[in-house]
Amino acid sequence: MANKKVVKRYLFPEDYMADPSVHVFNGRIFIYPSHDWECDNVENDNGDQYVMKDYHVLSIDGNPMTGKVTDHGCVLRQEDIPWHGRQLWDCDVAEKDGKYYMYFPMKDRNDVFHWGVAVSDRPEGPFVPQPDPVRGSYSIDMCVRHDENGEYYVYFGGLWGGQLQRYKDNIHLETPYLPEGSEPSLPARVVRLGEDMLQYAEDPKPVFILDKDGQQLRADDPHRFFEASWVFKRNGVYYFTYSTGDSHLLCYATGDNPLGPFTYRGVILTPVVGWTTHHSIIEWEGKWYLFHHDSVPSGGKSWLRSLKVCELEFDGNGDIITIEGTDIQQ
Ligand code: FUB
Repeated sequence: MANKKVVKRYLFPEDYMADPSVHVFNGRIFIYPSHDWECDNVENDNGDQYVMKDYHVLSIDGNPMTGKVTDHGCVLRQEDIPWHGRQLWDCDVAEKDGKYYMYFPMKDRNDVFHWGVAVSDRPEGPFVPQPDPVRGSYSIDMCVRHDENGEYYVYFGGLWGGQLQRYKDNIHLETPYLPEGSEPSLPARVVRLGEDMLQYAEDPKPVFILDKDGQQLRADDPHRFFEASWVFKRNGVYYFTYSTGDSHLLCYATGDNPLGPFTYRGVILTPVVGWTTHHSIIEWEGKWYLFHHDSVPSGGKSWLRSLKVCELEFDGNGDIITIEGTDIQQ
């Protein structure tokens, strides 16, 4: 089937933002993006060009394709986080008992990524950071899911600049190891949060993506996991969605358990303009929406990205209809 060409809306032309994590809180859509900054750093595989220094929160009045977008301003700054080094990358937010918990990755002063948690009484912030990083935390790109079973799970991990190859069984390796060729690809990780939402309840576990024969996707498979986990549930099925990084796709795999394993199912979005592709998916008034970014407005600068949204459709089997990454803008 040909990829679907759909109308896409640039959500916030006023500024460069990326990596949208989107949730409906109190009946309103809130967007938690990364805030891209111009930089002089050389573009490299370590991601040194992504020099974000703060977070803003956006929200939408009603329909994602037409509603007015409000910028709630700067809600957390790097210099207010006691352990800060650099690079505030993709964050996510969860609500529990009327408090909002923002999980964000940042490098410490030794250039090692950990996660911080910042807390607010309101979904639009501002968020107050905890003094220390989450104990044992590593890598990037957190997605928090409040499951029907009452638990909160954080999916995370990213290769290359995201440092996932520096860890095995949650232990920091002396020598990073990135599988190649027919070796099993590196899995994302998932961890259950403790009651206080500020620490792990147990050790993180791998999120396995299997092919139709039940084998882990290979390291040389262009559909293997790279970064940008996002999980949602539809008609009783868990969809684990993610970016493939250097093959520039958004893909998905499905399963019947929030911890996986998941079976590879297909491509959500073909490559956009810009190196990274990163997203979230929500249901709003009976329709599904894909929030993502591209680098068209910055003329292709991969570190200056712009937020977009479009409708996402499923066929009768629950397969996602693949969307063309570059086409009509609204
Ligand atoms: O925005 C910085 C990094 O680029 C994110 O953490 C990755 O997912 C990629 O979008």
